[in-house]
Amino acid sequence: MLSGRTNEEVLADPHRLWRSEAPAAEASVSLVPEELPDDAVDELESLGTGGTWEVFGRRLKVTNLDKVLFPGDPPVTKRELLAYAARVAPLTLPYLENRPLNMHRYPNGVQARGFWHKQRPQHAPSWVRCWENPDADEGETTAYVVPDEPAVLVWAANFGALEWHPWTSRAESPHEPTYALIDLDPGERTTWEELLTLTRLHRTALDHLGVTARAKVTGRRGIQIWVPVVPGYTFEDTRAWVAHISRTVGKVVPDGTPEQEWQWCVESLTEIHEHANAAGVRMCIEPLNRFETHFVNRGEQALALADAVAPDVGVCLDCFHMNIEEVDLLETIRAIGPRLTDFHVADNNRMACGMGALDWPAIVSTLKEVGYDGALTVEFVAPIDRTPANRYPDALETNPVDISPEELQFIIDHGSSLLSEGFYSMLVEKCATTLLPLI
Ligand SMILES: [Mn+2]
Repeated sequence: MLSGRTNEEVLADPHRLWRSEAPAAEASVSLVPEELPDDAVDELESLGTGGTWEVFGRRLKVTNLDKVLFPGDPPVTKRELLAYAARVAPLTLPYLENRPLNMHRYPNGVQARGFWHKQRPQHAPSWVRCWENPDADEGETTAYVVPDEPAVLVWAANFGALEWHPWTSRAESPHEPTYALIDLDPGERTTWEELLTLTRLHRTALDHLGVTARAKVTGRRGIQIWVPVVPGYTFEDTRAWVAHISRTVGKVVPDGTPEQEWQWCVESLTEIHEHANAAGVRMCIEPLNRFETHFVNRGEQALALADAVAPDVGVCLDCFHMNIEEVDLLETIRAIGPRLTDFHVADNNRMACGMGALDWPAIVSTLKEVGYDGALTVEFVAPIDRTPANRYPDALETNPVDISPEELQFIIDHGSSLLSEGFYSMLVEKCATTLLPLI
């Protein structure tokens, strides 16, 4: 027992690995990071306010060693920071190795404002590895520091980089993150307990998916969840995946109590109202059906919210949503009365007006009765039939369409898809022939 440990202990946490494919002299590989020898710290102690420090086999020019970087009792000097950086560098390196490094510098200590520094400085020693970003646009960082030995981190500390932020991708494949990051960044009103609830829900979701994930606290009050990613995914892929997970989790738990939600909404809308008024734009609130929001589903709720913001805020009604949520669509129009600012039309099945069960003559005459003379905004969202019972076999567009992925997702999320020109024109015409004679 050379190490003083039992065979079981060694097996559970080996310090060396035997590589049988390597020649005998090189077969034994250390798995324990190279530690900083104590005499290196003694040497740093013996330097004056600056000098050359030999650390991890490199000769490093160190400066302003007595400068206080962290005020307090006792204060922490740059000399102590460098000793600390050298102690943690071997342990930290595996997480930073081969990754371009964004440095957050505080050369005058943490009491002054820090700033980002990404460009590898010209004066860096030649052994501080440089990676040139082939995709850098004009004005962007062209060359990054890549830490691939412990001395580089000590150099960074001497450069005032108190925070080391490695990229989540490696220099050899900068477009492929090796981690996806779920950033739970609480607003000012979110309590720590609420943030923990949200974090635990993410844990449940990630467990459910069989995905390895680890949480860490961020600098102030946030939590990040890191998920290792196999090669082959882009940042766009991981961002979309993270957004999907977080949206799903967010649906499980309301963001606040009903009273908080109402207060947040009134405050935000009051701010929007000020901007809208300044720009000469009339603001109105549209209730949506329960499958799209849990918050404002009916006309009287929208009116109460509008009243809480300002008397000149209007209400927008939508026949499709009203058909799902209201007791009586015509009574709702009357209840909103002069506050009605916009009116969205589609039939009860969200097809064109006249292709469902709504009573359009009654709707239009009630609008006249309350003195509404604004627009009838056509907002049909044709459902897509994928069964043999499909009545509109030519409904879908088969040619390529110039549309952003976000717009397409919006349409799909609303139960529709890209419609053919012929089908769409038919729907518009149907709305016109149903409504125009009534107006
Ligand atoms: Mn609408």
